[in-house]
Amino acid sequence: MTTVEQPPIGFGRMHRKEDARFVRGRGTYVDDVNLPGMLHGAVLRSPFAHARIVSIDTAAAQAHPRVKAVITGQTLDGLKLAWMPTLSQDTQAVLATDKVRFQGQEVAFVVAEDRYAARDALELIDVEYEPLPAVVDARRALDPGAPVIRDDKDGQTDNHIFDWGAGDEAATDAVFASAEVVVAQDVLYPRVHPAPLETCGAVADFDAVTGKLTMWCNTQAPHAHRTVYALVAGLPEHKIRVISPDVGGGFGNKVPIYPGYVCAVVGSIVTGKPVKWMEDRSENLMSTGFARDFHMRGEVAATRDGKIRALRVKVIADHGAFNGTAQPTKFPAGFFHVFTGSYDMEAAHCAVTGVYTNKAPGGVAYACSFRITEAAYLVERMVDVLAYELEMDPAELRMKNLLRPEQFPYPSPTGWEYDSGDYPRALQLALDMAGYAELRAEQAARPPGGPLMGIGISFFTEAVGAGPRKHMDILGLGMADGAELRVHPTGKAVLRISVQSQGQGHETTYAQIVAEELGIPPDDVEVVHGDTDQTPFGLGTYGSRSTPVSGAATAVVARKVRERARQVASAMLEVDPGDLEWEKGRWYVRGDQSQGRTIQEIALASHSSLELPEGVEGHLDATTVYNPPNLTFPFGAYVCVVDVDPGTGQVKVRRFVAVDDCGVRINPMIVEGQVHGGLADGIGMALMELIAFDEDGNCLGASFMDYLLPTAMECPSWELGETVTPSPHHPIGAKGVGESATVGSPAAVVNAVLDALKPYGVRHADMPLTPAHVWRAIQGRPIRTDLAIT
Ligand code: MCN
Ligand code: CUM
Repeated sequence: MTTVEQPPIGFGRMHRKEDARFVRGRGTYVDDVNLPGMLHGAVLRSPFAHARIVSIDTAAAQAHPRVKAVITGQTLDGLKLAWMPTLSQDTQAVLATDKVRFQGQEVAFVVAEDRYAARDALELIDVEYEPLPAVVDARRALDPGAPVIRDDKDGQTDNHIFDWGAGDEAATDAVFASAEVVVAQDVLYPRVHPAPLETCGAVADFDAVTGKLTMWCNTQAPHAHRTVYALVAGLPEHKIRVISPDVGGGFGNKVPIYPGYVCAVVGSIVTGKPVKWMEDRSENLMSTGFARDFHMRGEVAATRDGKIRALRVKVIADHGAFNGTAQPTKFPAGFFHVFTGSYDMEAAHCAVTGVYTNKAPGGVAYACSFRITEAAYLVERMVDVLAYELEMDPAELRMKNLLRPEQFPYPSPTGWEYDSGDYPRALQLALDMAGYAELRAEQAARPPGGPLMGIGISFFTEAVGAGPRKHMDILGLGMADGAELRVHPTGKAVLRISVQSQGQGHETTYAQIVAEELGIPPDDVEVVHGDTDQTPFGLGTYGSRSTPVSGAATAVVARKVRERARQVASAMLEVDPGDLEWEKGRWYVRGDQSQGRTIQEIALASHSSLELPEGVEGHLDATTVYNPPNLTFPFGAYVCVVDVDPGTGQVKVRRFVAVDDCGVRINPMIVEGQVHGGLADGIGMALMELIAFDEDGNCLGASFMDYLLPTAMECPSWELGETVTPSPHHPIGAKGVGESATVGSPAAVVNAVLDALKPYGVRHADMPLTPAHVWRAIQGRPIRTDLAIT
C-alpha cells in the first residue's frame, strides 16, 4: 500500500487525521470519561433463559457500605420505566419484573462507589426464580404448546412477531410451475455477534438544578438515542445532551438502546451523582445486539442450461426475546428482499416470519446493511447449489445470469431500483486477478483422496444509504441528515455532521469532501461529530449510510458555501457573478485566469467591510438537510481459494481476491481498510464465529474462549481490485462501502470449502465450517450448527 506524505486537497490517499491521537493512546472513549464524584453501576443478570421471578431480596446489597443504590424492576415500575420502546416498536424490559426471558437478561442494577464494590454487591442480591421451559429452536417457536415468551403483551398467545413478504408470489409460482429445473436448499445463517473491541457503556450525569441530562455513550446514533430518551423520560430534547466520544468499533452493536444506559440514567437521578456503566466482555456477548439467526429455505427455478428464472425464499427470523432490531419501520425483515442479488430473473418472492425465542434480543447488527448479509449469502449459496446440480462451472453460471450494464438503472423484482453497475466487468477482473483457469487446472490435477483445494466465488449487490424519507423512518424519524459548514476569516473551516465514526475515519474523509469541493486543505477542516449539542440532527452511522447520506450532505453544503463565495468574489473583483469560473480553491474571471480570488481571500473578505451585493449575506457558512433520492448500490466480486485437510477438516484460506465497486472513492486507503476488516469478518463467520445455545437456553459463546474471532493468522494477504461505477444520484458519485466485504465474503469462503468437498458429494453445509463440522460433512453427517445438539 502506498501513502502520500503531502495530503491531497480533495480525494485520494492520506493518513487518517484521527490517528494522531489514536496511535498515541490519546483517544477519549466512554470509559476514559471520569467526572468528580462519579459512581459505578453493575447489572445483575439472569442465569436462566426462561423463569418466573418469585422474589428479589436486595437488603444485603443495600447494606453494603459502599453501595449507594440498588434498583430493581419494581423501582423502575414506579417511575414507569420498567419497560422501554425498542427501535422496532416492540417493548423491552429494562429490568425484569415478571419473568426473565433470556440468559443474561437484566434483573437489577447496583450503584456503588467503585466498580468492584458494585460487582461484589451483585452477589448479595437474592433472586428466587421458578424455571420455565425455554424455546431455543426458532423452527419450533410456533409449535402448538411452545411456551409463550411474551405473555406480557396484550393478546400475544404465541411466539409470532410478524409475517412479511415482498415480490410477486403468483408470478413466481407460475415460473416455478413451468421450470425445467428446480433446486431447493435449507440454508442457515447462524447467530453471530459483532464483538467490537470496546464493549457498550455510558456515563449518565443528571443535573437536578438545570434539569439537564448529559449522557456520554458509545452509541452509533446519538441524535436518535436522544429522541428516544426524550420520549421515554418526557424531557425536551434540549435538556438532553448525548455525547458519543471516540468509539472502539460498533459494527451495529452500538445502534440499539440497552437497559444499562437507562439504568445509568436512573442511577444518576436517584443518587444525584454521575454514574458510569461499562459492560464486560461476557455481558456484551450474552446480552447485546446479536446478528443473523435466519433460517432460510431457498428455491431456484432455472432452465437446464443454467438461466435462472425465479427465486422463492421462506425465512424464519429469530429475533430473540424482545424485537430489538434497528431497521426502517416499513421493513420488519430489513432489506432482506434484495435477495435476488446481482442476477436477472423473471420473478421472485420472499416470505419472512419473525419469532420470539428465549435468546438475547437479536436482530440486525454486525455489518449487515439491514439483512442484506443474509440475502447475499443465501443467493450466492443457491447459485452454487444450482451449479452443483447442473454440473456447471460457478463462474460461468454467474456470468450467464449477472445483470448487464445496459439494464441500469435496474428495477428489481422486489421493488428496488439499483442505481448503477457493471457486474460482468467486476467478475471478470476478479477471475483474472485470481488466475481462475489455472486454479481450476490445479484442482483437476489433484489425485483423489489427498489434500483438497476449493475455489469459491461470490458476487454481491449491496443497498446502502438509508434512506429516502418517504420510504424510510425509524420510530417515525425520517432518515435525512443535516450538515453545517462554517469557514472562518482565516479560511479554516468547521464541518458539523450528524453521523458518528466508530473507526471509519470520518474526521479525515469528510474533511476531504470539503477539500474537494472548496479547495481548503483537509488539515484545515475540522470535523465535529458525536455530540447532539454541537451537530445538526441526523440518524447516525449504520447501514453504510454515512457516505451516501452525510457524505452527500457535506458535498451539498460545501457547494452552497462555494456559491456564497462566488457572490463575495464578484464584489471583490467587481464583475458579474455569472462571469466567474471555479477551479479548485478559487473563483476567477472567465477568460482571464490571473484575475481571481482564493477561497481563503474570499473568506476574509466575507467577514470584512467589503460592500456586498444586495441580498448577499456576509460570512461564509451554510447549512443543509439531505434527503437521499435513492439508496446507493455498491457491488463486488470475490474469489476465495482454500486448502482443506480431509483428515482433520482443517480449512486454510490460501488466497482471497476482492474486487469492490463503491463508486468514486474519497480515500482509497480507508476504503481498502474497510474492505480488509470486512473480509476478516467473513472468514470469521464462515469458519469459526457462532453463538449457539443448549436446550435449556444456555448461551454457548459468552467468552472469547468459545466465540472465536479471526486473527491475522487465519487471514491471507488480501488481493484487492477495484472498478469505479459512480452513483448517478449522489453529488460526488460515491456509494457506501463499510459493510460490503462482510456482506460479500462469507459466501465466497463457504463456496470455496464446499467446492473442495465436492469429491465427497457434499452439496451444502451450514456455517461455521469448523474443522469438526467439515470433517463430519465429509462423513456425510453435517450438523445443525445453531443448537448444541448433534
Ligand atoms: N469511503 C470512501 N469512499 C467511498 C465510500 C466510503 O472513502 N466511496 C469512506 C468513508 O468516507 C468512511 C468509510 O469509508 O470514512 C466508511 O464509509 P461508509 O461506507 O459510508 O460507512 P459508514 O461510515 O456509514 O460506516 C458504517 C459501516 C457499518 S454500518 C459497519 S457495521 C462498520 C463499518 O462501517 N462498522 C465499523 N466499518 C467499520 N469500521 C470500523 N473501523 N469500525 C466499525 O465499527
Ligand atoms: Cu447492521 S451493522 Mo452496521 O449497519 O452498523
